[in-house]
Order: sequence, then C-alpha cells, then structure tokens
Amino acid sequence: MGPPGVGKGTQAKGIAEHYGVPAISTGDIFRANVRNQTPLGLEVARIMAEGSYVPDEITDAIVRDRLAEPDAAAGWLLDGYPRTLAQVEALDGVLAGAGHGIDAVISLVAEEAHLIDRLLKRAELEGRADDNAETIKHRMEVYNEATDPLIAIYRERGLLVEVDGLGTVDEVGQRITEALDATPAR
Ligand code: B4P
Repeated sequence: MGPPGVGKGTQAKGIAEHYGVPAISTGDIFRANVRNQTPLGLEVARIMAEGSYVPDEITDAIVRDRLAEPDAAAGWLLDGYPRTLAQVEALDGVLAGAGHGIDAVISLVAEEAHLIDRLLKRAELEGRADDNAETIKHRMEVYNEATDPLIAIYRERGLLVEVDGLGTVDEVGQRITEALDATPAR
C-alpha cells in the first residue's frame, strides 16, 4: 500500500520474484484492458484518466477471479488493492472463504512532494494518461481520503510493515525483503 508514485508497482515485481509468487496489480490489469480496448477497458478508461477509483464491484470481482487462478494457490502479492474500505471487506470475505490469510501488509512511506516529482518524470518517459499535474493532485486527494485510513486497520491487525520509500529502487527493495523476512510466518 502507499500513495500514487511511492513505488508499489516498481517494488511489487521484485518482491514477487524474490518469494516466487505472482504479483497481482489491479492497475496493470486495468491498463492492459484499456490498451486492448476490451469492454472492461472501455468502461474504466475515463475513470483512470481522471485519476478516480474504478468502482469496487468491478475491482473486487477481478481480484476474486485472479486469486482463484492456479498460480495464486501457494501465495500472491497484491499491488494497489485494497484501496477502499469496501475492498478490505471484500478481500476479507474471499480469503475467509478460501481458508487463507494475509501474512503482511507493506506500507511504503514518502512525502507527497517527492512523489509528484516522480510521477511527472514518469509522464515524460511513459506518457501514462493519469500522470499530469492536475490528475496527480486528484489521485493524491483520493488516496488521502479513501485509502490512507485503511493503513490503520492493518496496523490494528498487527500486519503492517512500514518501509521508507525514499532511496534507490534497490535500496527500497532490500528494506522490504529484510522487513518481510523478519516478520513471523502466519
Ligand atoms: P496504480 O497502477 O496502482 O498506480 P499508482 O498508484 O500511480 O502507482 P504505481 O504502482 O503505478 O507507481 P509506482 O509507485 O510503482 O493505479 C492506477 C489507477 O488504476 C488508479 O488511479 C485507479 O484509477 C486504478 N486502480 C488501481 N487499483 C485500484 C483499486 N484497487 N480500486 C480502484 N481503482 C484502482 O512508481 C511511480 C514512478 O516512480 C515510476 O516511474 C517509477 O519508476 C518511479 N520510482 C519508483 N520507485 C522509485 C525510487 N525508489 N526512486 C525513484 N523513482 C522511483
């Protein structure tokens, strides 16, 4: 978990590889659908371009189906999900039904000013539809309102692993794996 640009997608791939589990990124799944102009992609393209969240029912169904795929049977890393209280509850329901649990919730932490710089740099490199000054501001607001409060829920459950998101990609990655390795298996 963490605000836009903090390194969720960047780190998710490395962590998943390290532990031999699939990285499931709701953002990547939506972007692939937008690129391929699927019915889902056509539905979510405008929502994403303006920096708002895709409705919970759509997002929850995608994650539920993806977690049921064979490669996720022995473990997974969720990137960018859950992002709302309803998504936390939906994930709890899916996991309870499957008899699985969450080992840890990684919260990447960094100041907003650094993140805005990163996202504006990515705009130059990748040209993502949601990386422009106005949309980034909206994404930060949506994050602060809908997602940041969820961190307290996972802290109360004793699952939160807070990691400083500033530094090189490798430095942050190493902090994450060190923190996870020190977390008792559940
Ligand atoms: P995401 O794909 O999750 O996008 P993001 O929050 O911007 O983070 P991302 O993972 O891409 O960026 P990262 O921090 O790795 O979501 C996009 C949209 O999809 C949402 O706005 C929403 O519309 C929709 N969506 C996704 N999940 C949803 C959900 N659960 N519910 C509803 N809607 C949902 O990296 C940012 C940049 O920083 C990169 O350019 C990277 O190279 C750079 N960077 C990373 N680490 C760095 C470091 N240590 N130093 C320097 N640069 C670094």
